[in-house]
Amino acid sequence: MYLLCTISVEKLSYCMTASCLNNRPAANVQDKQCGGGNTVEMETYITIAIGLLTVVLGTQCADNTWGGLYPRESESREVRSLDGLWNFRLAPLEDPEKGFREEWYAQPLRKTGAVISMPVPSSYNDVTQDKALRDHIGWAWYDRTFYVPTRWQEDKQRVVLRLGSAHYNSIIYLNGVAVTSHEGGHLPIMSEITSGLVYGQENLVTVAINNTLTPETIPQGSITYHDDLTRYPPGYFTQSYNFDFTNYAGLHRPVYVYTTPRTYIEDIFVTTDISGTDGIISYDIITATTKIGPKRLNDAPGCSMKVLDKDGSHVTSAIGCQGSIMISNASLWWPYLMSEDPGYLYTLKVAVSDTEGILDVYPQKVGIRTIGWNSTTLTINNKPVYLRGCGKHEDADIRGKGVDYPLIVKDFSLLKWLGANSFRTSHYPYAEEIMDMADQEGIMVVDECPAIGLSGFGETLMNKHISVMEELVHRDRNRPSVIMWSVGNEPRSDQAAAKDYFRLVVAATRAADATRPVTKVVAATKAEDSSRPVTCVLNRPKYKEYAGSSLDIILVNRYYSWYSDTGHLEIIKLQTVTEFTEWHELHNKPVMISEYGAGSMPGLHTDPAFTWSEEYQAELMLQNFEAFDELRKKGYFIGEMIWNFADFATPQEYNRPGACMKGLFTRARQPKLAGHLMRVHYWSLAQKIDNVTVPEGVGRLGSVYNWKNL
Ligand code: GCB
Repeated sequence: MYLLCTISVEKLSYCMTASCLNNRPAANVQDKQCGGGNTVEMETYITIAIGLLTVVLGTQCADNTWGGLYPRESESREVRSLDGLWNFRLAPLEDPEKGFREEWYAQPLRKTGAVISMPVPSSYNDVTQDKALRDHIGWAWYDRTFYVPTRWQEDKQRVVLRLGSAHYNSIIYLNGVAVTSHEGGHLPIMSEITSGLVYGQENLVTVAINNTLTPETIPQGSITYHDDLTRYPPGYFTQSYNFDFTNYAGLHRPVYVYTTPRTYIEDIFVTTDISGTDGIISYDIITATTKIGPKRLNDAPGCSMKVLDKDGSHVTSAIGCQGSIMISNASLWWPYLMSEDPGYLYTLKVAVSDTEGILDVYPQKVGIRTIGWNSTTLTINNKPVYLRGCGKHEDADIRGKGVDYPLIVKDFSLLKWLGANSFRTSHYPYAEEIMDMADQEGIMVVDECPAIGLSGFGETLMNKHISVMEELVHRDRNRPSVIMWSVGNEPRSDQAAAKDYFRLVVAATRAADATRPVTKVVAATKAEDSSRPVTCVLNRPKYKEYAGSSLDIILVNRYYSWYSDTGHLEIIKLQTVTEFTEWHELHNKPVMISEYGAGSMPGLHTDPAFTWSEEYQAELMLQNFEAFDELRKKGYFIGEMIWNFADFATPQEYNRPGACMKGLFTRARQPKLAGHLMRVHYWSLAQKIDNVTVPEGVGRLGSVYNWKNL
């Protein structure tokens, strides 16, 4: 756990981009931590931060690996959105540390130079016509002003600033003072700002954000300095990374200021179990009192809670900060199409009180369900599940990876239209607003961290990887939709160092998902006490692969007849059946295909099917479906996820037209032939496996599939 310490003025020396470009010394990145600093020798090609910067931190020690409970209004809490148009400026490529040297955070950005308006949440890359903004590498600066009422001060409220994410490294300032910093682009950042605010007057929040990826960031990337002055201008550098999606940057998720009382509910951890028709909710509530200002507490706080059903009616109550509640005849959380009422959520209205009465209240959603697994099967509520899903991306035009409510609703609507019951958060944790929808709609999620295409497997990387998994588990552990953790996608796990590396990362993930003092009711017999299976999406040859032995469930990506034997659709069935049979035999664990597919240009038609046509994509799917049907009969093949839900943006390259075209839907979310085909396939599976009635209209658009299945 990294803690930002009580220091008045701390110099963090970061070397990055252009200043390192020109003289390129081996530079140090110093991470000031509570309990000792950590110095990383940087290779010349590495770039992390930029320039020499002075960070003035506040007076408290902030845990910057825990983004706090999602800001929700309650009887005791107020939430204010800081979304909207912020002021924005890029640091110059050739002088990346300029903003720190000139202290752009000390006054409104518009006073230190030109600014443009930048929407939050959104990626900054695609919102203008400016190529420099689209392709920027290094620091970018955001700021805006806001007011908080004097009432908050009079009422002795604790005030918190929370950013859903900031990609990738960020430093956050309030009224010119750095209040926290965060590494990692996909998880929340929070800072208590009670004492740094001016009440009833204008406050300034500034965020410096850096999208540079290095061999020791997660995900990894590298900067290449092009030295040949006959071919490149002086100081020329480019960034590359081991993944195909655009490394969008910016404030991608909502920014909030919210209040809690000075004694407040800091954290809630729930697990659930079922016993006959009863549901059991085990809970652990952590209370805290801010160190700032007078304490109101007379005694140690006590906890109590009410359980409300989906309609808000009172079901039962309980007292105590730890314990279990039994709900007779509970409505269970079921995945979509496995129940008439999928995604059933209770609300736990948690309260913390002292002798004078209730201090703080937080509404925590809870879905009652169990997850089980053995060597062949994954179960929800003791019923085997077959995952019918998609790999996805947070991606859309203009906004890039910015949270967009219409897009969220559209995507869930399309998943349900397909008859899908699951997706993977490929290849990073998705916004909490998306995860809320998954909980509520009953869509199962394989929750993945940003470790894509990892190689190297050194200790520094591993510690960071573990820290990201802990952050992710901490954020999402109460979510019923999360049925599996994925510690990464396609690591270079044929490197021998991967063995210990993944053993330790997986063990840390299991431990993070199990830290609870209450009587364990869930998965008490599972190794290392995890309540969910842990996986990693593999793609190396199975007999020379070192991560699989540490996993609970084997997920494998295979692109037969696309990246191998291109054009030879007829080999898919044989190769796929052989491949997954062998993975199961090797590890004696459930297996599933987590990616397969082909690119198609919408509107390109060929008969017979030819690569890049819509027909080729559809024919490739049909061949895969036949293989999956055969594998399913073997009893250990637990799911299929196509790559990808929708076309998504990629960097400029010669083998892709600006996007990965493997979507069932276009980037604008219109179905390709593949989308219509998948709809028939998934509904047909839902009918066979979950006994659902196929809705009117499925397959209406022609005999793209084997109708006798319906
Ligand atoms: C993969 C990756 C995914 C890519 C996909 C492709 O194996 O996991 O991120 O987009 O291949 O289309 O190449």
